[in-house]
Amino acid sequence: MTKLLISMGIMHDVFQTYAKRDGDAETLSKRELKELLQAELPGFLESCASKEKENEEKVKQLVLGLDQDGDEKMDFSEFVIFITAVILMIHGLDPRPCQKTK
Ligand SMILES: [Ca+2]
Ligand SMILES: [Ca+2]
Repeated sequence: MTKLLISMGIMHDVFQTYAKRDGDAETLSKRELKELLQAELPGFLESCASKEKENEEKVKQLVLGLDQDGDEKMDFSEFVIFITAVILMIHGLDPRPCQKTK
């Protein structure tokens, strides 16, 4: 198995580990997404308890921004888009779609 295939499998495993916590393994609720971010992407959310409200809002905005089907949850395809954006930011690339110039 190649490193890329292994990486994709791990990404799906991580998604399912958190997504199944509420019994619906197909989507991440805001709570599950927050737990995933805190454990798997340390530093993405504030770690101190006093920032809990800011973290809730950050997760809410993140879900709303990526929620293509409007169910207020993050399915695997929406999660992949999020991870792609994080990868692009880590590599110093702008994750927003290219602006067409006339
Ligand atoms: Ca779930
Ligand atoms: Ca959704």
